Amino acid sequence: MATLQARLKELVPQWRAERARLIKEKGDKVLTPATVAMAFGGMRGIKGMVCDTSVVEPDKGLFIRGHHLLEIMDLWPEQTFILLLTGDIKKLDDEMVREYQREMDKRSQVPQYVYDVLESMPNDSHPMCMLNTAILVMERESSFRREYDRGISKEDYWLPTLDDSLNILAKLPGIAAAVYRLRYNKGDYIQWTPGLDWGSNYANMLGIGDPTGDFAKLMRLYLHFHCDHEGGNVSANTCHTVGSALSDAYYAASAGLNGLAGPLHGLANQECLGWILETIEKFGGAPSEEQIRNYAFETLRAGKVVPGYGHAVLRVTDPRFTGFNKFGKEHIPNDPVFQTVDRVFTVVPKVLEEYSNERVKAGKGPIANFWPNVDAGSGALLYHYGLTEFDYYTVLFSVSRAMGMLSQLVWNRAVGTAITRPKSVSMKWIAESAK
Ligand code: NMX
Ligand code: MLT
Repeated sequence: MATLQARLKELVPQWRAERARLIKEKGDKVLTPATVAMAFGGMRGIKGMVCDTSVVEPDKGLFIRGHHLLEIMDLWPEQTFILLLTGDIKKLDDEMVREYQREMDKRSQVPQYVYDVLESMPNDSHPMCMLNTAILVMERESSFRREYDRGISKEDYWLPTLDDSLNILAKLPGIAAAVYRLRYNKGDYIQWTPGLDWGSNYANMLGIGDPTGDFAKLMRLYLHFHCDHEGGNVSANTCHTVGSALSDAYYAASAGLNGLAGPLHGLANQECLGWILETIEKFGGAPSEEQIRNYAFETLRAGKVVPGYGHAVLRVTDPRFTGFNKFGKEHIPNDPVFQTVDRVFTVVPKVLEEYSNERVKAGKGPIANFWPNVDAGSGALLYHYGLTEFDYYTVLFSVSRAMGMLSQLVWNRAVGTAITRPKSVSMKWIAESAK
């Protein structure tokens, strides 16, 4: 990784100098007050950590290193990872990208013991449990742990962390594809093809027929879109917290992705397609707007969430949803599942607004955002191309999210972010002492 490493060796001293300057000049400035409601409310809105790889603006969505997602829709995941790490957009034929691809080729071989562990798991294990177990079991490969045990200097922590990250990223498509083929009885594993890009390799190893090449195109888009969503989301934040204890990248990535496996986070993509298919089954075909409205209210009145809608930070339609919708309109405009997703988009925000008003009248808090998030539309596209096992979808999200979590980990190691340790207070303390 001569080129990427050389670029980081230029950047790391600059990041460190900027960190030192900001602490010196602005160390006592207040970012946000933390109220009692925020402490009970998942720390929502508390600005309490630093992340340079990407920023989510409530009214605009995701910016990766300052570039709005919809302006860099065409990046391939290799370019995405380099952008996350360095802030540079490299052309596909740039030496850094080519070298990164060669590095993926070199490191892609999944160790036999990973297959052995996967094969010994109960056959009703969730694909996310299988993926995260596989990452964890590879911890013995960690360069960081080896170097740490040898007494490496703090200044150099980021180097073996980068090495671990590249190793994980190179093996993830093969592991994730093995989970798919094993879990759904698809036959033998398909091996990595040297010279093929990361997204196409993953598509190919899944073994989904792709005569037009559009599935590989979708996979590249999917892996690009889910890569990162600043530092506070559950997966990134968990990876960061675990990594802040100097647990290595295998521990940290597996932990972060365990968070992604929750239905309020990445598992929403499986829930979402499930919900769409339920409406189709219930109404015997693509449902009308009225039928969707009724079913959405039925879901809400049963005390459940409408998956794929709402967000902790966003207050507009997620640009990732917009991008997937664009892909769908261009490639599969007549697909009934895609059409249903599109129809749900015209109905559900109004339903959530109405329901939110009802909640407020009943003395509850409002729903903060009525608009679709990343998970609302992606499943319909995967389903169209033959990836119909929707409890697998969060694994795809994971392969992509690993790029963001790991680039954040490298960055944090490079600038020397402290171990995470916010202060908690008791209810008694709040009752007696909060002013
Ligand atoms: N359907 C029903 N109720 C909702 C929804 C929704 N889609 N979104 C928010 N609410 C409720 C929420 O459950 C909460 O209720 P209560 O006070 O009774 O617990 C209330 O509205 C206030 O929540 P918000 O402040 O709007 O949202 P919060 O920031 O707490 O949570 C999500 C954000 C994303 C967890 C929430 O919108 C949600 O559960 N959405 C559905 C699940 C989903 O799509 N998750 C994927 C997010 C993206 N990702 O990939 O991670
Ligand atoms: C994500 O991509 O991590 C989700 O949109 C959730 C979030 O940002 O909180």
